Amino acid sequence: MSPHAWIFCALLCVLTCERSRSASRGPVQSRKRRFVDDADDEAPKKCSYTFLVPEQKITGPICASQGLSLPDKERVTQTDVADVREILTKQRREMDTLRLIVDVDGNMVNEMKLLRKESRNMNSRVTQLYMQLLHEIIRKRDNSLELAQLEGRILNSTAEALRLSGLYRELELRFSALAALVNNQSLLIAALEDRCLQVYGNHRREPLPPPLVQVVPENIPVYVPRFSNEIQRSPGWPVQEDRSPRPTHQANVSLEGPFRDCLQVMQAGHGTSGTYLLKPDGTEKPVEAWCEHDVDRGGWTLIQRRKDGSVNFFRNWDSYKKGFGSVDGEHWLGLENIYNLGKQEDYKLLVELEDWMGKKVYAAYSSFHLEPESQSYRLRLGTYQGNAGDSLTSHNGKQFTTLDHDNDAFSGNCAHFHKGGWWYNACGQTNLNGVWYSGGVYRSRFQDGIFWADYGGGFYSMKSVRMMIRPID
Ligand SMILES: [Ca+2]
Repeated sequence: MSPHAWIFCALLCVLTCERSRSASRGPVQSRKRRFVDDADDEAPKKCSYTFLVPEQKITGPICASQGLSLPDKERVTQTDVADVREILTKQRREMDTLRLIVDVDGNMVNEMKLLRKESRNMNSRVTQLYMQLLHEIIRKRDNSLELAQLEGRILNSTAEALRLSGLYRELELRFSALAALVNNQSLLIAALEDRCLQVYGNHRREPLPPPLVQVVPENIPVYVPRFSNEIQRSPGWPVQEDRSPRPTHQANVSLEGPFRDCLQVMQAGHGTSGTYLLKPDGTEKPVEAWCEHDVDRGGWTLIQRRKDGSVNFFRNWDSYKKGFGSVDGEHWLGLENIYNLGKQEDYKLLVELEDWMGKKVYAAYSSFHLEPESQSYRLRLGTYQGNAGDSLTSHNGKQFTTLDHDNDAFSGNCAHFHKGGWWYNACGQTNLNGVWYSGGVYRSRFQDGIFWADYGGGFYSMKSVRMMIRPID
């Protein structure tokens, strides 16, 4: 036998003996070992092995530990188990950590989903707001364009208004110059006529005309003057017969009354302007009069109206005393009627003038009444207020003059030159009973139009005139 075979046999013997000892220590080992042990208990305690070991020639010294080193390395030791357990524990911890992370990530995913949803909502909302903003911008831009167009129109209109205003002022200046020229020409013509009479006169002394009004008024009616050599008189002048004492009863006269004046008419509930029967205190016969309720709170009694030249005002004393004309047209209420009205209580006077451009101005006097016929119906006026200019105050305290009753301060008869009855001085700044001339500025030898010197001068005849009275408030 080789040395190696001897060594292997020795090791087997050692192992066999070891197994015998461990079997004798009791059933503490594994079940397989017990099963073997049980089998051994039944069999004889002696083990027998037969090994066939190839011969190996030992050439060097024998190392006892050389054959056992490989099985020790492959054996799983407790240290290895502990290491594995430690690794396992570590991996479990990592797994727990990873689970936590996964849970956290899940929450984050949910939050992310919610945030995305909110983001989508916000986006749609922002888009909606953007569209609204765009719409507003477009609308404002359109408005701005319209505003700019309006501003342009306003600017154009303003420029046009300024241009027209300039033209208007220029026309006013031209009219003023022409009115002054007409005045001067009329004066010159009158002087030349007088001179002719003196030089080539036939020794027949003509009555001297009254001095002409030479007022170039501050207030000029807005009208381009129309010159004419024709005196336009009322139809039928001067042969029209008096229609006195009064015109026939009008169809539209109120059947109620009579009233003491038009204020009482209005207070009785008749608020419509028109013809009413009046019977001033102390009089016997009622008289028709026009009640004007559309001016200054109403209750005004018209005493005179001019509007179309349809009535001749060149009349005698009796006619002016009783009144004439149509109550709903041109008329004179009558000096006696005016006197009877005025003595009832305190009245005020309103004179309304309209020029040929339709502009209306007025002159109001704080009190008004006439003295009786024995005083030739002397005029009594209060203080002036208005925008027509005060042309009537110079007639205050003057008696009434007609063609056949000369009560004026002039050497001749003012009614003769001015062609109408009036409270003349010598002769005065106004006569509203003159000739109704069409067109405003007129040319005449005398100032015989319906003139109000402070509004238009002596050679501007008004288009329409109204004189009315009302009790003082
Ligand atoms: Ca006289």
